[in-house]
Amino acid sequence: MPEYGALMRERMKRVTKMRRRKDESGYTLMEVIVAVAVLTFGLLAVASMQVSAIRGNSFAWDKTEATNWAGDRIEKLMRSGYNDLLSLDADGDGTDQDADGDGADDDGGNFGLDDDAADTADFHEASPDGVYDLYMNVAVGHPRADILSVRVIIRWNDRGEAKRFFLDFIKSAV
Ligand SMILES: [Ca+2]
Ligand SMILES: [Ca+2]
Ligand SMILES: [Ca+2]
Repeated sequence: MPEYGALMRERMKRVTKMRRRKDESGYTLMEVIVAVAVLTFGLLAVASMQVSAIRGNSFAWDKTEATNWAGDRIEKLMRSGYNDLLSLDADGDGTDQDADGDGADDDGGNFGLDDDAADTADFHEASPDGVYDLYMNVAVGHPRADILSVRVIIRWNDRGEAKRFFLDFIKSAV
């Protein structure tokens, strides 16, 4: 029996030794470095994903705002009657510009439809938040007599980049 007791003691000693060795080893420095690196890369990836998501959202928001505001204005203009629009070619560069009747502006100015500055466009309005500029030009008798063309141009700045889009519609006298 004493032999058995000694055997048990020896066994317990060995188990304790093994446990201690396991505790001591824990994580190696290399394992910690790799874990930190993986975590860092993971966090960086998530952060960059969030930044691009925020950027995407801000661009989408800009576009939606511009479209809503411009759509509202364009709708209003399209509801205007032929005679109301007729008088809007204030600077006259959209009226009687095609004496030879070939459908093209005789002096190459495209009936003033492309004018997108406050001093050259027939009409200019800034959005209430000052972010968007709307310009409108009217070409009378274009593309045909008794029909007028309207071009609405929206301009805005998207993080320093100039953006522009335009929409054309025609209005018939009858
Ligand atoms: Ca004009
Ligand atoms: Ca012409
Ligand atoms: Ca003009």
